[in-house]
Amino acid sequence: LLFKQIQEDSIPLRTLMAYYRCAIMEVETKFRVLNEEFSIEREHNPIETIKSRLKSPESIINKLQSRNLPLTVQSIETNLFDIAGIRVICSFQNDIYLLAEYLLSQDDIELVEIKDYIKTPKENGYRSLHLIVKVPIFLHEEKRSMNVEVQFRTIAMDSWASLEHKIRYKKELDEQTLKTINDDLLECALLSARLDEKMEKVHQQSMKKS
Ligand code: 0O2
Repeated sequence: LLFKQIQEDSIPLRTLMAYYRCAIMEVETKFRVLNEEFSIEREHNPIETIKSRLKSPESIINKLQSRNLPLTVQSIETNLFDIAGIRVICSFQNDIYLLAEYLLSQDDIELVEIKDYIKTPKENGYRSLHLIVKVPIFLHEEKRSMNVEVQFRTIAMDSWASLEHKIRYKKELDEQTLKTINDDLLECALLSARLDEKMEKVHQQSMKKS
């Protein structure tokens, strides 16, 4: 029934989703180009992997409902900024900031929002740099500006986040166990931040010309 409500809108949901897929392609290509250029100039590939995902219709509906927003295609486009998501896993923390700066300096990219959970990690220890950007997609009769969420993480930040995500979904835990797990996860996050710092230093040293 909920899907029906969305599909009866003037623009079909599947068309909007196709536009978001195009936006992902555009931004992914930008990162591949930057990675190539960067590897020539700085003698290393800053990007380890790029993962992309389109938010599922189920989680779109859940998000709209949890915020009491209308279940329409227009509402998705206006209110949700993470339908198209790209995760850029970088080798080193410095690479994250350089890549973000290079992306944002491109004249067809517009910054909508930035959340720096590396400089200010979340209370549970989560670290990542999040950008919401608008990118144009060129269709045969029009140019459309689409929102894309980009999450930049190092390998250490990413592995912590995926393990934390798995552990968080084990809901049948008592309060005390949950507290211990959260404390341990925070400790792991601090260790992973130290690992990134150390790796960055080792990398800087290795780049020094003798
Ligand atoms: P999925 O499937 O990964 O997309 P909003 O996105 O606006 O609803 P918020 O909290 O303002 O909410 O956005 P924020 O802080 O930018 O974080 C959104 C996304 O960041 C999440 O998306 C996760 O991908 C990631 N994230 C944020 N906090 C954590 C965390 O504590 N642990 C982990 N593992 N990931 C986190 P979704 O929608 O949750 O899921």
